[in-house]
Amino acid sequence: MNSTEVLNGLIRRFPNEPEYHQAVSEVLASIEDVYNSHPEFEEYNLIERLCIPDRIVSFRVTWTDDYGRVRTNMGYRVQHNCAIGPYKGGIRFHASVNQSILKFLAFEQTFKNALTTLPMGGAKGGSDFNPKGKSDDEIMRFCQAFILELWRHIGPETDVPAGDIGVGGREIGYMFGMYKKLAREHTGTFTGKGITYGGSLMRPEATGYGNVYFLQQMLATRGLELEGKTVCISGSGNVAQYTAEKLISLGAKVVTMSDSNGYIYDPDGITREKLDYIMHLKNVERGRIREYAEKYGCKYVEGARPWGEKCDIAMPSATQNEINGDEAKTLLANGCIAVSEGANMPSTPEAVDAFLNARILYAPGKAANAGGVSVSGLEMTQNSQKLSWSSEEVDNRLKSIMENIHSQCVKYGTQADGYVNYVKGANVSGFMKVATAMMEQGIL
Ligand code: NDP
Ligand code: 2IT
Repeated sequence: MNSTEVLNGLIRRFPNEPEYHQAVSEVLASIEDVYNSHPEFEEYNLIERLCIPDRIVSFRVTWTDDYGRVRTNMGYRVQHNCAIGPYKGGIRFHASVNQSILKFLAFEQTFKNALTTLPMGGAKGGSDFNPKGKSDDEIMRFCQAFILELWRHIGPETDVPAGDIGVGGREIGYMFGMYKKLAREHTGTFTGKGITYGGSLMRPEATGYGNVYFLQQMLATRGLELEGKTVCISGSGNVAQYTAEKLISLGAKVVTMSDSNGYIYDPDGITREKLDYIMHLKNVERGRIREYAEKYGCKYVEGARPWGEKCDIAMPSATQNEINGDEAKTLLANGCIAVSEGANMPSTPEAVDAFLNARILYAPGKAANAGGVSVSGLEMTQNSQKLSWSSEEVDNRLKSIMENIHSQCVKYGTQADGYVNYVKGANVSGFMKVATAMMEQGIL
C-alpha cells in the first residue's frame, strides 16, 4: 500500500471530514513499512477494512428544556472495529461534535484499546448537545432521550460506552439508569459508573494518573525525574484535574490550567488545596477557570492557550488540535523536554513534526491517555465477576498496564539512532495486534 494513495481514496469517499483524515494520515504514515512487509495484509485489503468503521448509527434526539421548549440534537455511535473485543469507547457531549470528530476518535480508540492488552474493540459516540448552562434536570432529560435511541445498539458484550468531554459520572448515571430500564438488565454496559452501582474505584483518576505514570517511564529512559519539574496543563476537566493531582503528589509544579475561555498562570504552582478549589469549582459549581485567578490573585489570559508559558513538560488535556506548529515551537524554545498527551490528538501534524524533529520525549494520546480505557476494561472485568477490587489493586494494575504500553512503544518505536519515536511505536504495536486478529477471523 501507498499511504498517500489510500488517504486520497478515503478523502474522495468521505470528503469534509478533516479530523478523520488527520488521524488516519498519521497512522498510515507510520505503519506503511510494516504493512508492506506482510503481503497477505494487502491481499485481504486490510487497510481499507481497518480505516473504515464497521458501522455508524446516527439519530435525532428530542428533549424538552426547562422552559417547555421541544429541542433536537443529533446523536451518533461510531462502531469502528470489534476484532479484539466488544466495541468500547467514550461518549462526548459538545457543541462541536460531528461525524468527522467521532470517526477520528473511534479510529484512535481502536489502536489505543489494542495497546492496553485488554479485550476491547474501538468505538466513540456523542452528541452536538451543549451541556454548558443546562440545569441538572435538563441534563437528565437529554441523557434519557439519547439512550432511548442508543440503547438497542449497546450491551455488555457488544458495545460499552463511557465518558469523554461533557460526560462524567453524573451523565453516565442518568444514561445507565435509562439503559437499565429499557434493557431490563443490570450489567456492565457502561463504565465510569458510580461506586454504589457497579463502578470501579480509580476510574475517575485513571486517565490523568495513567498519563503521569507514562510520563515517568519516558523520563526514566533519559535518567530524569518528575520532582521539581514545571508543568503546563491545559483543560480543567476530568483528565486535567487528576493529572494535576498526581503531579502535585509527586513533587512537580503545575503552573497552568485552562477551559474554553482562557487559562490561568500561577507561578507559585497549584497546590493540593488550590486544586481542591478547582475541583469544587468545576465539578460542583460548574464555574469558569477565571474565578481561580480572581481568588488567588494570579494571571488569567482570556481567549488563549497556555503554551506560551515556560515549562519543562506540557500535558495537553482539553481537546483535539489545541497545540499548533507555532505553539509547539514556542514550547521548544522555552526549554520543554517532554509532551505527554492526555487529550486525543491535541497536537496538529505540524506540532507533532516539531516535537519529533527536536527529539524530545513525545507521547501521543493513544499511548499516554490509555489509562482511562484500561481501568474501564478492569471495570468490565469486575462487573462480570460481580466483584469490586480495592483502589490499590486497580492502581497497581493501571501502573503495570502503562509500563507495558511504554515497553511496547520502545520495542516498536526505537530508531536506528536510539531515539524512541513513541508515535511509530504506538501505531505499529496497536496495528499489528488488530491486523493479526482481523486476519485470523476471515474476510468480514
Ligand atoms: P471534560 O469535559 O471533563 O473536560 C474538558 C476540558 O477541556 C474542560 O476544561 C473544557 O473547557 C476543555 N475543552 C473542551 N473542549 C474545548 C475546546 N474546544 N477548546 C478549549 N477547551 C476545551 O473532559 P475530559 O477531561 O474527560 O477530556 C479531556 C480530553 O481527554 C479529551 O480530548 C478526551 O477525549 C480525552 N480523554 C478523556 C478520557 C477520559 O477518561 N475522560 C480518556 C482518554 C482521553 P470547558 O469547560 O470550557 O468546555
Ligand atoms: O478517549 C478515551 O479513551 C475515553 N474517553 C475513555 C473511553 C472508555 O471507554 O473508558
